Amino acid sequence: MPIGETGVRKNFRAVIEFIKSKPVQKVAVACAADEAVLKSAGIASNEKILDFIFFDNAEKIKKAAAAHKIDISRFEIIDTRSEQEAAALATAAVREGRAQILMKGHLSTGMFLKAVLDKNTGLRKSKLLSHIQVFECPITGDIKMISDGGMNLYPKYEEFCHITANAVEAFYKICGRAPKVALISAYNRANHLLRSSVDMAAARDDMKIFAGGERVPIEGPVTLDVALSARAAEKKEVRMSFEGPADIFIVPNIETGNLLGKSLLFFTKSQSAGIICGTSRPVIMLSRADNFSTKFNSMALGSLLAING
Ligand code: COD
Repeated sequence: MPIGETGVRKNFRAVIEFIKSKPVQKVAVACAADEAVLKSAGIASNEKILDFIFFDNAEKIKKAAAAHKIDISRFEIIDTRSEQEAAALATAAVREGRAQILMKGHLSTGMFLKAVLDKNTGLRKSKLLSHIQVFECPITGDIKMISDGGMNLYPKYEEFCHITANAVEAFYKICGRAPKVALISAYNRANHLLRSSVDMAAARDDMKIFAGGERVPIEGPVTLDVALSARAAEKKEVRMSFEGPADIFIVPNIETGNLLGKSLLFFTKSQSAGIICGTSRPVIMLSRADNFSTKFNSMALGSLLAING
């Protein structure tokens, strides 16, 4: 695993502090005519953390910026005629090194991912690309991850292995320490009524993942309470190789990940970010409805990953 430059980082504030002392990275935004994107770009640029190239209909971007009183005069704008063209050209800019980070703006997820996945012009590196939601735990304030609530619909054995490896690699680059991983299910052991629990049990037995020279502890299938609390594990008589809370929560399917992630955002207002892993360069992928701070945190994480890549 490439280690890059590390140092233990617990939260988004530490990530932002880290990138402030590093060279400014450039973000290529596909379909940038969106208030939250433009606002976070304006602030990141004012603070000299990031630079941007916007790909969208130029008039639309200028109108959105004017409507929300955001100064975008210092950013390069590439005028595009469709979402597809914006996604393709922004991906090409990153692939060719004119920008270091790709970001999804106001376009459909499927269209964006198709550009990233394109075998000839995309940004594939690993066998499987996967989405991680990075969030600050509402109780401890520490960085945690959920995967995959954004890209792979119904993972099976092999996909669970890749999704876990991708998340561990990202966690180590972001936090600078090895994580504890829980494969989340409705059961605490393989149950043939639930295919994902059987696949998770097999994946847990087979995976040997290292971070910073340390073997990463992986448990699963386990329920969320057991993954979070040593007391719950003890009460339910589940033997764990680590004491909760886990750092990475691998979920059985996209609905579970999406629901858990949105619950954190809306019920607890957790600080959050979203990225695609397994790519040759960092890719930020968020929901169009995500707010300013989620977009800003994601840009900061993208920058750290570009620096530590
Ligand atoms: N990693 C690597 N390669 C992949 C992946 C992946 N995760 N997914 C597909 N591929 C490859 C396939 O092997 C194939 O070579 C090519 O990409 C096309 O794959 P298809 O035909 O299976 O899939 P597509 O192109 O129709 O769709 C792939 C998507 C990732 C776009 C699709 O799975 C999708 O829409 N996922 C859900 C994303 C989403 O809507 N998220 C928001 C709601 S939470």
